[in-house]
Amino acid sequence: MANGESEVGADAPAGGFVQLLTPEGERVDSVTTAEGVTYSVSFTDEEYRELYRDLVTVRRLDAEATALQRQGELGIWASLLGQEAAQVGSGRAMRKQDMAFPTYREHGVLYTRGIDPIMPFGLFRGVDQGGWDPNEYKFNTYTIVIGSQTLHATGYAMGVTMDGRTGGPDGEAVIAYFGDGATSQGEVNEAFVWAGVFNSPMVFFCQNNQYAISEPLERQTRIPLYRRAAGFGFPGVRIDGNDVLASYAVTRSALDNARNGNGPTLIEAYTYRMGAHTSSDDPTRYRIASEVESWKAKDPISRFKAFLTKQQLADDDFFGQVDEDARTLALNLREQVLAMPDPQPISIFDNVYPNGSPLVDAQRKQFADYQAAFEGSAH
Ligand SMILES: Cc1ncc(C[n+]2csc(CCOP(=O)(O)OP(=O)(O)O)c2C)c(N)n1
Ligand SMILES: [Mg+2]
Repeated sequence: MANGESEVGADAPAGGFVQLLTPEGERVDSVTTAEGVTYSVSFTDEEYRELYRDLVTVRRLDAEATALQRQGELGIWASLLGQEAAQVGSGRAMRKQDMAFPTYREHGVLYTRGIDPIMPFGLFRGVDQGGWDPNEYKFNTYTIVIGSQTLHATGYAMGVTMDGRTGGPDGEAVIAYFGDGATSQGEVNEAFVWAGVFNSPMVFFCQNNQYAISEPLERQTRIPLYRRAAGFGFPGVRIDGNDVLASYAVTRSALDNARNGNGPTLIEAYTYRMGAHTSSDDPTRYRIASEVESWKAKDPISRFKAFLTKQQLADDDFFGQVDEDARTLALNLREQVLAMPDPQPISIFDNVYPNGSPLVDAQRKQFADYQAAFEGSAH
């Protein structure tokens, strides 16, 4: 219970969630769950300000990418709008040696790993595979095949144990990101089984943004997603996914448990996808405006700004400077995107197999002939 009161915030779904910062920007000192686990955070003033900077920066990068897609410079974009706190909090909770397995939406986590934020722009333009080295940054490549990365992560985590790289503060833990919709995939349930029975150093971080494209949460599950973990024999915790402090506290605790041999945790970050599923989607066809409006009041950045202001940790000069720095970074990214080459459709046949394949080679030739005929007919 928070400060002797309920862990259930006024805006919490039935069953409650861990919240350390209310939508109004009020700090909750600590939260103790029904299982008796207490969560809290302790940051310096500077660390609080840096978290705010992260949140604003990743939202600004995302807005720039959305604009670039609309202007025909990116083929598609999967926006993180609304999910900044879930991503920045959990990303910053990782220790340097921890390994992450993302989906296609984790631009905020990517940023916290120290990867140049231009990388996903090249991927979504279609000119490369992302470009970062997963081993160097301990952040795997983006994964589009829903849920598959949870098995990759679990296999990797089993390897960490077999190699003896767990235990102590320098031990390694693994975090797999996935969405609410992914919980209906066989792979995710198989990953839960394997990670559970092998007591793997895993954190399953589910961003429940309420939709799998147009499918709402009530078509995904009859019980809250975090409660699924009980059936696999490990703890499940629901957090306010729009609260960067709760995301940090619970993820840090779960990763440390994992690295110390205490097995996996499922974290359900209860949040909302404020934008479209991707730039190819029109959410007005399946959800009503008042729902989106109600989530605006729970915005992860405005609550953090309200907190910093109330606590006199930051002033208007600081907020203005953060906005200006984010804008400069975004404009720099724009210039880099405009300087990128056009995507070459024929390149989709590259990198399918390391040593090629007769079938793919035949398909490449067929496509090249088609392109040549197409280009010929245009003249
Ligand atoms: C195996 C598989 N099936 C279907 C798709 C098509 N698809 C792309 S995103 C998506 C919905 C995913 O929803 P969720 O897991 O909630 O993640 P979100 O996009 O909301 O972050 C689907 C069905 C896919 N990429 N892979
Ligand atoms: Mg979803």
